[in-house]
Amino acid sequence: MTEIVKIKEQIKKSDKITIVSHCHPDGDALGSQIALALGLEQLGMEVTMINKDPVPQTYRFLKNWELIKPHDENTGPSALMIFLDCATLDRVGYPVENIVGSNSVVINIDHHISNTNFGHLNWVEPSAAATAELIYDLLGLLHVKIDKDIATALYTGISTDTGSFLYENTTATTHLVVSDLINRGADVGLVRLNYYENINISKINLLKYILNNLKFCSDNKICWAAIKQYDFASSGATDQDTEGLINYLKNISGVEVAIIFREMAPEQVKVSFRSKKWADVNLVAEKFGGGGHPRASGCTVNEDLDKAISSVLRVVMESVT
Ligand SMILES: [Mn+2]
Repeated sequence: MTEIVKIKEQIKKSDKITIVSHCHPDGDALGSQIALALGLEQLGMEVTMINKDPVPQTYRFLKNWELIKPHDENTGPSALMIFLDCATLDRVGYPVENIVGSNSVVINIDHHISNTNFGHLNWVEPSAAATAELIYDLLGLLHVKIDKDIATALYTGISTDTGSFLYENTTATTHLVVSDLINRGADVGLVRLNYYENINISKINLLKYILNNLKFCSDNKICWAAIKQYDFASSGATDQDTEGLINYLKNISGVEVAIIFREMAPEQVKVSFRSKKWADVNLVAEKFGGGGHPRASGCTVNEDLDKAISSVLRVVMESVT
């Protein structure tokens, strides 16, 4: 039996299921979670959706977004826990023992190449553009009717994880899946108006700061910017607002690797990486305990900002020579 069939069998045996997505959720985490929950509810199952962080404003058009809640200490773990779009169990942001019971069966569905196969059942498909692409297959296998709300949620996941069908992870399969989703009523306009054409002013202020403070090295093959705590405060932006800004750096001609450093606390620096054609930024992030995909990855460095910048740049510079 293939892993997806085992997962289907396990789901069909269950009546209470908890679905967890990664903290600071993006469109793929939320779209996959909501689509799977709607599908399982259609099959008569009782579903709980957990996320440590609030659903960002730009995703609050998704059906049932308000049912995604932080873990409730008073609710025991479900017998079946499904983790979506999480490369590691840590990505949920909770200590594992707080949310997973000792008897819980853990299903791990993801598309990050760095996935640690932490589940009892692991369906990890790095060639998939988004976890939402995998959920589309799973719902098909479960004979769930993909209605307008499910289609919109899956479309959101795929559209946002592919940079609107531009990134290298976009395949013919991606377009076939999305074609089917649109046929089933996915509301493309709703996604466009709420996500792409709904950027708040503080994010634009942060973008202005970043563009004014770009740094280049390695013959301009590397472009980077650092956001200090002070810059967050003065722009009024939050860490959520950094989502997507790195693409402005990557899109510059001649740049192969783009990096954004975010100072979250005095000795805690989050680093995001993107590469354009050939540099493997998953390998770079892994050197600092992070990971992701060859063209998009991230890590956290527990050093002060200047030190973090120099240790990361040293590794990236090696990777582009
Ligand atoms: Mn994803």
